[in-house]
Amino acid sequence: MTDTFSPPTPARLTRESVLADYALGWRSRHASLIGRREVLTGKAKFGIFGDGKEVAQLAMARAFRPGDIRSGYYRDQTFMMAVGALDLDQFFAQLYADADPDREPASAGRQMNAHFASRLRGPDGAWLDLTAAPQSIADLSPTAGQMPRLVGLGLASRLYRELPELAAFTGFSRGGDEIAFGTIGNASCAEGHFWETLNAVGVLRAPVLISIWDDGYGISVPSEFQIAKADLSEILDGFRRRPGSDEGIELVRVAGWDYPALVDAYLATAERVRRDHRPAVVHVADLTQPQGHSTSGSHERYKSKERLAWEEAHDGLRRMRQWLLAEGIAGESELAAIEAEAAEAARAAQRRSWDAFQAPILEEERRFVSLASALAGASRAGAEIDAILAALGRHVPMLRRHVLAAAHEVLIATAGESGPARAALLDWVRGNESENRVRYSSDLYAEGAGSALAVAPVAATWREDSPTVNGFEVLHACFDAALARLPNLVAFGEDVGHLGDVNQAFAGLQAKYGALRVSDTGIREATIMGQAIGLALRGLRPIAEIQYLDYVLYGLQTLSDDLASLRYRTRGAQAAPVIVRTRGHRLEGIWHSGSQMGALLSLLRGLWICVPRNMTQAAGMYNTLLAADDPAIVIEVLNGYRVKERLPANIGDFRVPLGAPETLRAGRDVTLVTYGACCRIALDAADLLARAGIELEVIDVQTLLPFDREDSILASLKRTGRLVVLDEDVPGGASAFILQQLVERQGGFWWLDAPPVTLTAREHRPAYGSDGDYFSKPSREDVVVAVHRLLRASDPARFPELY
Ligand SMILES: Cc1ncc(C[n+]2csc(CCOP(=O)(O)OP(=O)(O)O)c2C)c(N)n1
Repeated sequence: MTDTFSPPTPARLTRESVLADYALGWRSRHASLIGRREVLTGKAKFGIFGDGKEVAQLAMARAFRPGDIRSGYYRDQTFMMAVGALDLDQFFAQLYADADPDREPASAGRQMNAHFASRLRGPDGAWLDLTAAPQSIADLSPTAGQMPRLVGLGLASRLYRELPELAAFTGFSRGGDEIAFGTIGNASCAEGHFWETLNAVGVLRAPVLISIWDDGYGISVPSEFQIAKADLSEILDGFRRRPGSDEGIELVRVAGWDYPALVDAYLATAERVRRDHRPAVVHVADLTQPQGHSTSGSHERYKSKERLAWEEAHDGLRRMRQWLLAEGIAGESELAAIEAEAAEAARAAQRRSWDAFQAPILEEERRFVSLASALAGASRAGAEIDAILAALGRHVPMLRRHVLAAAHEVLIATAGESGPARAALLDWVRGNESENRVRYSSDLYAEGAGSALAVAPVAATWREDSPTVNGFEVLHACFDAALARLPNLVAFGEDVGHLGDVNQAFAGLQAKYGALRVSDTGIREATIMGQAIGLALRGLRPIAEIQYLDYVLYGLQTLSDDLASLRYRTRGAQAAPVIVRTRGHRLEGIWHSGSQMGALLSLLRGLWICVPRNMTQAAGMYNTLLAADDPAIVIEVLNGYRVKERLPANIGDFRVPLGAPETLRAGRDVTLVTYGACCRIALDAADLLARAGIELEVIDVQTLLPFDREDSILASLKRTGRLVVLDEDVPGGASAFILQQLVERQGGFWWLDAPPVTLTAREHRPAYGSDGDYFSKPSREDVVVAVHRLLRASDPARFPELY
């Protein structure tokens, strides 16, 4: 820890711009102080602020150019203001959870405060010019969750600089000159995501500049319990790029209160990152957190008096003030005036934002009160309604939920009454609920032109001489055509580049399209997902491979928290059309035959989940997804790559619609619904059942999300009255989801003549070996027994005992 300023004032600093920084720093500080008060007085729910980090962020902002991209966390308000991507009104609007996207453009009230995002898409979902403004990818609360996508955000600059076929993508890059700036707290550097990201950007030589905001704590836990040797710079040293070497990461350490040194460090480091396309880490040490971690606690409980005194003495803004005076840049009275103006600007913004937040809700309340008062006059529950309205009026802040809850109370109080006043209130409630469905539930998937559901299906065609090939060759032809068709398509994963993936669907395509478009990655599933997300956020179309479905778990946090929620949590301002390619269901053993579809169904709403039964269907789904703007995961059948299929003549053009089940075999007795590798088992069972005179209808859902968009399976249930769901997930996994869709959502319940049956794998992971598989997963014989038992229960005469 040093205690003196680095003396030189960078030549690039003008007096005017330094004082503007100082003013902005204090505006931001006052926003934090007022923000905390707003939470503690109950006007906002939770607050987390960037106080103590102002000076470092003012310096970082000086190095940030339009088109650069930030992937950071909740401490960065000063930076966001300094690059012009956030104003004080928006800061408070988000604190209040204002759901108006004009006032709170980052998330329209969906994210807690200090979770920043710029708008990458227009209202119609079309890309804006990303090079024209500073960009910020939507923040996440999970610590270090912002790291994996940095890999792709940075790598994109390399692709734009080095791939001539991308020269026309001028709305995304100016010759690959953009830097991806990451920010992370010191304690979050204990997460694996941080180290995996550093390693990946080191290997990939991605122009990424990561700042570590080091205040010595993670909430209450000091560095000694977070980081080996309690010193990030020291343990990062192995990554350091050595003099004369081209490898590794540039490391810079600078004190967080030393404004001129910070400006120097950022300007010089960023220049090298931008020019040379090499990553760097700026470890900003000795930072403070004047108000403690968040509004949920107080730091006096865990920081010593000495530490608190040290923080007071090393507050960045106060130290900047001393520097301004010592250097003669400004005098006492000028600085005092700047500070007073900053406080007033923050106060005024807070008042404006509060009024703007409350105005439309108070208007809704007024409308409701007038409808309810009219009803009170005509109702025998008049006194009760008056009491409900009086209670409603006492809420501060007034929230939509208070108004709607009161409306429901009034409707309950007047149950059984009729008349125009009640009808008007009911109408208002319905309208209000549908507005709030848009306000709080829109934009999980692309809506409109970019939706994968809007892609028109194109049937596969075969010529007489279409060859019969191995399944992987169908995929190979599909990917070859796609790489030729789409210059921004890139594919990567473990063994995808040189080898062409472990099942050869990319064999030879690296040689054909180059090592930047078809590439190998390290064994790092979380950052393979992040690589894909970052690339897709910068206009590329990634197909990112996870070698086996079982290993999606390593990348699942990133897929679920970041990718799946991205469009939703920005209300459509950001989206990343990533295609995750993997293979699963059926092969061998505990970690190569998983089918944890229930988990994926729960965690990946926001992605489409495609489960093709063969490689032709898979190819058609890839073609559909590549024509759309939605993220998706495609799970190929692991043991299907050498099964023979006929190669469609229009391999690059046919498109399998999502959410459209296919009947693989018609039958009048029982409807069996399944997907993926279980289709083969169901068809084999149907053959065997036919020998006993039983007709099984076999339906392949093809995609689990979306699920049977036109309720076509219901038509089958209406005919058979009996349902078996066949699934190789555990009991209560994907089969429970399918039942919910069929029995509840589609109303299949009303057409069933017998209880529905689910046939699943056992609760344990599948044992190794073919016998292990047979006794762990549902088999042909299991299907036969279950279907027969189902029929015999209702008609023992027609279905004699089999066993
Ligand atoms: C994965 C995860 N674990 C725990 C938390 C709860 N949490 C929020 S912030 C935080 C401390 C982060 O400390 P640091 O990285 O130093 O950043 P700072 O808040 O100090 O700037 C913790 C434990 C979380 N948000 N995400």
